[in-house]
Amino acid sequence: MTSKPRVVVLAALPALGFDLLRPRFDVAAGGPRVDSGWLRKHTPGAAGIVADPSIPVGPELMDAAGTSLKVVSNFGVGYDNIDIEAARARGVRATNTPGVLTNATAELAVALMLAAGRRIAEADAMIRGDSWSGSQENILGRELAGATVGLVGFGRIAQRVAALLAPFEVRLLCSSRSSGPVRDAERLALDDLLAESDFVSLHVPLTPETRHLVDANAFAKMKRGAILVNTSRGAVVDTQALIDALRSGRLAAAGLDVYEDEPHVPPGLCDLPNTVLLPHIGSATAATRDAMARLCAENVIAVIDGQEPPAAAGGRSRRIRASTTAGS
Ligand code: 8YV
Repeated sequence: MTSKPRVVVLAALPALGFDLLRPRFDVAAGGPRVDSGWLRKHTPGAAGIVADPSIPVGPELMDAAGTSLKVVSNFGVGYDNIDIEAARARGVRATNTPGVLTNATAELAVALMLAAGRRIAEADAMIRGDSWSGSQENILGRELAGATVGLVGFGRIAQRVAALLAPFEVRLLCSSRSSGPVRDAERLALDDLLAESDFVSLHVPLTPETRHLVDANAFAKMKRGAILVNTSRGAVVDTQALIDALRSGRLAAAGLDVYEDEPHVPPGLCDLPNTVLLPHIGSATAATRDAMARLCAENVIAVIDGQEPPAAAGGRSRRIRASTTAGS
């Protein structure tokens, strides 16, 4: 009797993902916070690893699985947690879940623009803390209408943000590495975008080039009183420089869904009233998480079956359509 290939799940994979994996594989469900003892027990001999983007997948973990390892399937978009060179050297495919979370993340970016601009968290805390005097003078915010919004990066999620912002009557700027034509936004060099934007929203993947892209120098170029929104990766921003910019008034507010060292959020950010802080919920809608689970499992199944996966690093996969409706 041949035993089923083992798949180790290091992510909060929804039930739909397990339903697709379990009939074919021996699934070890550890979740994103397993300890080294659990990994030592379950990883050797695995054919697949399903990883949360917060889990670093380097040579050590791949070698712990051994030569049976065929696929590392990220439950999320991008590969900043995976050592792609190490995977390539070992003949391991790296896959991810683009497209299906575009709308959910874009909606959250717009929600953070509105929440930071209108000081929603502060206003809510005022009511809960029983400190509303009856006036609104100390909680005046700013509207999106008439504002200049700069999107840093102009991939799927930023383009969806641009579409969602159309009725808000903003002036839309973008900066993008690719030289192709952009629709719905005016393309500027990053420094000019920072200098002109009232709201700056980050939509770049985390790479060595984008780590701390927004640092003290970048904040110095921004308009006094601008608002920063980050739904991409925490390390795109230098956190200490952000705290300094918020304290000095260089920035009026920040809306953040991602942090440099998740799940740790520095007290310096929590202590500031002008931050809206979310626990990395960009893709966290039931429909989107199910769509991610399906794509993540399909990637594993395809690679272990010797087929081309729907969404792999290296550009050989079929293109994933960016959905405008979660799960579609
Ligand atoms: C995580 C994300 O996948 O998709 C991404 O890139 O950052 C998130 O959607 C999700 O939080 C699971 O941990």
